[in-house]
Amino acid sequence: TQNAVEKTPVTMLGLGAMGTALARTWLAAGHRLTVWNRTPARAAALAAEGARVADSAAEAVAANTLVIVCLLDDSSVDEVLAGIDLADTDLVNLTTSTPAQARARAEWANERGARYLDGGIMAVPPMIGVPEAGSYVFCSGSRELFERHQETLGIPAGTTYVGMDAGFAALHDMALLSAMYGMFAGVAHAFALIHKEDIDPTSLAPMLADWLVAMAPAVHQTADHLRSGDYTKGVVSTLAMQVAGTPTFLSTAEQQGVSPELLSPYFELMRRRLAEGSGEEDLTGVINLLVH
Ligand code: FVH
Repeated sequence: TQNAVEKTPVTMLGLGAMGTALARTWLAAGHRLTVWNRTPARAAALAAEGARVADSAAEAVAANTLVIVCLLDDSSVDEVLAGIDLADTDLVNLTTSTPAQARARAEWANERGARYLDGGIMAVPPMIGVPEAGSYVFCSGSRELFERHQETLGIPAGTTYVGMDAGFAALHDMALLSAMYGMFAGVAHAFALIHKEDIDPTSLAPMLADWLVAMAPAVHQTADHLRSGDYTKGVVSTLAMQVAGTPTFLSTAEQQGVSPELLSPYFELMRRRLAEGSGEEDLTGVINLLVH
């Protein structure tokens, strides 16, 4: 209707796979969208869908208060925003960074008169704009900025605010993705064990996926142990028992012609913790060995 309030106009810098997926959801939701990408051809599809394509990053930034950045890495953010007037801009940076880069970027943005929110995207592009996919973006930095734009930021994926420290979104992002790589490492070892056998990997896959899901709640016990400092509470499978089992895993790997290089470092940490006299704990104590 004529009286309808206009939805927050959005500027999007970076139209890679992720930037394009994000941008498309704001267009679809009726937000005016200005886009810029280093390689202009990548903006063509969005232009056909109604986005305005700016000739330069500076022009795109000047077009709207809310500027979302999703570039390859922190140095590309540096390159793109260098010399641009950011005064009074609400800068939301969804580029994957380290916590230190995010904190430095927040300071850098504030010095230039911008408000800053950092984000870590827990999704791959096909999950964007698909609420049932369960994707979300960790946000940290200015709470005021988060609250002001929560509705707009929540269109491509859910949002989870994790604190005023601008580095916390990146830290949460890295924590979850690091756990994911640990899981992928375990999955690689599992498939390697059956690789030369007459076992269809697609028959192992559902059992493997279900097993990982069944084990996932162990995360909560680890967190409880860390919080209480008592690593023995509720332990079912003691460290002593688990270390005793490690030769079986290593022998099986050898018999199957599989390198133990993904498993061995973790087993070594388990043995070190056991040697400290922690046999009645579970695996939480390994964390103490990792932290310097
Ligand atoms: N895609 C994914 O699965 C992951 C999921 C989790 C979050 N990540 C992060 O999102 C950021 C962007 O990722 P992306 O998937 O969009 O990446 P690309 O498709 O490779 O696009 C990269 C864009 O960055 C532009 N770019 C790169 N270097 C520069 C530069 N020096 N100056 C200006 N722009 C630059 C690139 O432009 P062009 O090559 O098209 O000209 C793209 O727009 C990223 O942090 C992921 O870790 C995605």
